[in-house]
Amino acid sequence: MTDLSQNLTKNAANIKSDHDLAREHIDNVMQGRKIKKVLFVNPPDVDDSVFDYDIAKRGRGNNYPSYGIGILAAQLRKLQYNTGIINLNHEILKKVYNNKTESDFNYNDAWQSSIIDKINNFKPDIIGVSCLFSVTHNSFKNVCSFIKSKYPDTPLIVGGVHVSHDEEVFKDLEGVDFVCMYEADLALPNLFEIINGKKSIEKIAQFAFKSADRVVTFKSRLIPDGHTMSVMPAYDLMDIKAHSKYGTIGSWHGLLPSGTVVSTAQSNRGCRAACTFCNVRTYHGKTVRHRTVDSVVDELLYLQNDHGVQHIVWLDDDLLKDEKRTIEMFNEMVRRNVKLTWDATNGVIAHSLKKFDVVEAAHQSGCIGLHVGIESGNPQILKEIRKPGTVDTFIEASEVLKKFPSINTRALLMLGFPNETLSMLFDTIELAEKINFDWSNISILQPWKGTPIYEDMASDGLVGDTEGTLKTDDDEKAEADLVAGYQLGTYSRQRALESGKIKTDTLSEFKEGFLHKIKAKSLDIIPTAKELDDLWFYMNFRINFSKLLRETRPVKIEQQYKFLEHVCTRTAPDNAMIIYFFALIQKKFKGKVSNDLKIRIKERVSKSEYWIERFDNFGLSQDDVINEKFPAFVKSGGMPTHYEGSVDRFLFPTQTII
Ligand code: B12
Ligand code: SF4
Repeated sequence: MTDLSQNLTKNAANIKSDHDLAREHIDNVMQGRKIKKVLFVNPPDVDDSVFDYDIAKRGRGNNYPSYGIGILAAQLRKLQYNTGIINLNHEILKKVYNNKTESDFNYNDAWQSSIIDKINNFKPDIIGVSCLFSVTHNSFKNVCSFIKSKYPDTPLIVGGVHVSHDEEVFKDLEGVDFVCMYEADLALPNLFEIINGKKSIEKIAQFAFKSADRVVTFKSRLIPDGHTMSVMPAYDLMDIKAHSKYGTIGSWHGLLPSGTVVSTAQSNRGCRAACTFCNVRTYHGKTVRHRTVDSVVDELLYLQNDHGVQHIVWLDDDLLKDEKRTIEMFNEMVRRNVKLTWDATNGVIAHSLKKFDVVEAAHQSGCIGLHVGIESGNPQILKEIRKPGTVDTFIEASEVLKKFPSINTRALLMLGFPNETLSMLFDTIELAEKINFDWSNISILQPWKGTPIYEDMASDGLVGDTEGTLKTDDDEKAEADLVAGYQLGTYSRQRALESGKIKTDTLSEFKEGFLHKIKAKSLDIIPTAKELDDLWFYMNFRINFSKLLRETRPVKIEQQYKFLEHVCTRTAPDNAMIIYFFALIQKKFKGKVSNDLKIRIKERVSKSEYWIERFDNFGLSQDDVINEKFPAFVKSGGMPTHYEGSVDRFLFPTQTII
């Protein structure tokens, strides 16, 4: 050996390996204690600045059972660990439900007292906090630092989608001792066995911690296969029956009879596709891993028979992957007497819907609602975002779905892709009109860290300061304090705009049509982030609402009645457009508009500049509701200011839907 190589070997021996650092860190945190009791915590969806008491009181806060930590508890029980779960989102909604007046309610006290009670009673050796969503970051951070401030000696570990993609998230958390990244079915028990001295530190995987000068990460993964995933969450720890009593699960609650007990289930993980705006591939890897059909059906029967569940929302990202297995699973549900109805709120891939047999088996096994991921009607955008489907695929799928009118179909559409022109956006509108799904959920692109589109947009300077938003000149920060960083749903920007929480520019272009808000000489312009809010409204009005004027099919009128009744009472009672169109559908379904709606439309439209302008721009009037006389169709929502091209693409469809 030369002198130089001898010196190098000596130095290397002095530098601690990451494994040594991990062992030291673990020993430091654990102080010789072993793990026997594990408490899992799900934080509230949002923090107190975004939480809305009225929404929660109306039962419209999302309240999904904590499926992921339920699975982890079940996996750990196999190794004789004692496990507990507390879902703080559920605890808050329960407290609001039982609370008399808003002034008696203190949000932070509500979750803090729940967690203190639970920890004091359960006395865990380690606490694991979950976080799936970046929009939950502030709430998650508050929960972690609160627990650590009260129980400084109890080790704290975090996991879930939000903490797995981005080191910055972990750096921003206080009091967190360990991170276990990605799917943790195998990695978390593995880590606990290492901590307890039953396995060597060399086996560590999916693990991170803060050393003195950096975040040390172990990236190798222990990916659970279908067999490992074939376990039932620890439902006995989860108060399953009460979740849909205090809040909402899935997108089809409106179509279910009041009081229906809803829960969730997952039959596979991963997705065959790799859409550039989606986290699923980076998180779950390239393949789809299936649970055994028997274990899924066992779980459904257990939920039905032991917890009184009546409706299931699938958590799968690609429920219909492997069509043969899917049909087998749906048939097995029928054969073994599963009486549940179900919906695919997370969306299914259109390609599988081209097959009549798949949709028929879904229908027979209780399917009442399907979201279908479409996103765009423009072939170039579809290619760029790597959507698994072409315009033809979506049209073919819609032809099959039309044969099953009892299934309520909804398209998932997006706008605001990088370099998406107005013309491309009109391709999406026109495709939606052609396939004529029952509703379209339209959202503005949200670039999340860990997705390919985020990386590209960040390097092109196209992302906003707040994660999930687009670059804009607006003062996003002020808005971010008012709402969670996403476009649709309970605490969304759109709800905040409607209710006046976020102020909009006021009236100027009366009688000129809504699209006058957009300035464009031609359809080749790329709308600004600010214009996307108005284009969202235009699309939503044109694709969803204006269609209701032309609807005549009884089965669809009944579905829309139930859906809009729910939205009008629970989700957005202050949305005048929804009051108007619920009144229209009520007239079609019941032959009469209720006095309550006549009073509400008057109150809402007369008092809000926002709604006065919008009604005027689309040629609607509150008198239509009051006099129970609605137009047969809306012809147009105007044209962009300075527009020089032909009028054709701005004309709404006018034919009756039969
Ligand atoms: C069901 C679902 C929902 C449900 C709610 C789910 C819930 N509260 O439980 C609904 C429909 C309401 C929803 C809403 C939203 N969702 Co969502 N949702 C999902 C979905 C499809 C499945 C989640 C799930 O239950 N998986 C099944 C279980 C088994 O997995 P898991 O929970 O991840 O748990 C495993 C690991 O994460 C880990 N783990 C979890 N917790 C912990 C804790 C510890 C201590 C450890 C060690 C490990 C660990 O181990 C578990 C077992 O392996 C995921 C996609 C996905 N496949 O993950 C998106 C996903 C989580 N949602 C996403 C988004 C963006 C949203 C919305 C913002 C969408 C919107 N625009 O409105 C909202 C935000 C909701 C809110 N907080 O207000 C993104 C999150 C990306 C991000 N960085 O934020 C995902 C990843 C999908 C995507 N498009 O990329 N969602
Ligand atoms: S099809 Fe859905 S789940 Fe699959 S990659 Fe695309 S957006 Fe994600």
